[in-house]
Amino acid sequence: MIDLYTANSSNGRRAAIILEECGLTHRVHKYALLKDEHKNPEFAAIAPAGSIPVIVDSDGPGGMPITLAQSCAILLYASEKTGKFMPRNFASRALVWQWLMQAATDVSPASANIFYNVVLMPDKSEANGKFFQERALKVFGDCNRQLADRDYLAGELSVADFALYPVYAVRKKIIDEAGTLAHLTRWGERMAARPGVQKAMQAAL
Ligand SMILES: N[C@@H](CCC(=O)N[C@@H](CS)C(=O)NCC(=O)O)C(=O)O
Repeated sequence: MIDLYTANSSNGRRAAIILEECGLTHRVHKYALLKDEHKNPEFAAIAPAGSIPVIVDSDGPGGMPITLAQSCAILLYASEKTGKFMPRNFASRALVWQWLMQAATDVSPASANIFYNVVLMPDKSEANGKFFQERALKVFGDCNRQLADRDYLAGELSVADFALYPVYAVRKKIIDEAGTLAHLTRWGERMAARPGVQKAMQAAL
C-alpha cells in the first residue's frame, strides 16, 4: 500500500497521476496548504522539506518500506516499480530525461513564479506578472514545438508527459488566450481524456 501526501498543486497532482496511471493502490492524504494543514507532526516526521508530495510505500525496494519526496522522483519511482512509461530504448529514454527535466526545471518554476506574484509575494506587480507570464509562454512554446510532429513529448507516452500535464492544466487559461500553442493544446486534450489523469486530477482538486 502506498500513502500519498498531497495537495491541490501541480507537484501534488503529478504524484497522484502517476500512481493512478501505473495502477498502484494508494490512499490519498490531502492537505490545504494555504491553511497550513501540512504543518503537523505526522507530516513533519516524513517530509524532508515539509513540502508535498511525499509517498510512503510499505512495499518498497526489497520489500522494505520507503518514504520518497519530490514529484519527479515519485514519477520515476512509480515508473521503475511497474515498468511503465519509460522506453527501453536508450535513445528514447534519453529524450524522456530531457523533457522530464524541461518540465521540472523550466516549466514548473515559470508557472510557480506566476503563483508567487499573484498569491505569495508581499509586493504584487503587474509588470512582473506580465514578465512571468511571457516567460511561462516561452517555455510552453518549447513544448509546443516538440509536439508539432509527435503525440507525446518523447514520442511515446512517458513520465515526461505526466510531469508537464498538471502544470499545463493550471496554466491552460493563459495558453488558450495566447492562441499560438495548438500542438500543446491538442496534446493537453489527449492527456485530459485519460481516465487515470481525470481520476487523479479530481482526487487532488
Ligand atoms: N520540487 C518539489 C517542490 C515541492 C513543493 O514546492 N511543494 C509545495 C506545493 S507545490 C509545498 O508543499 N509548499 C508548502 C510548503 O513548502 O510549506 C517537487 O517537485 O515535489
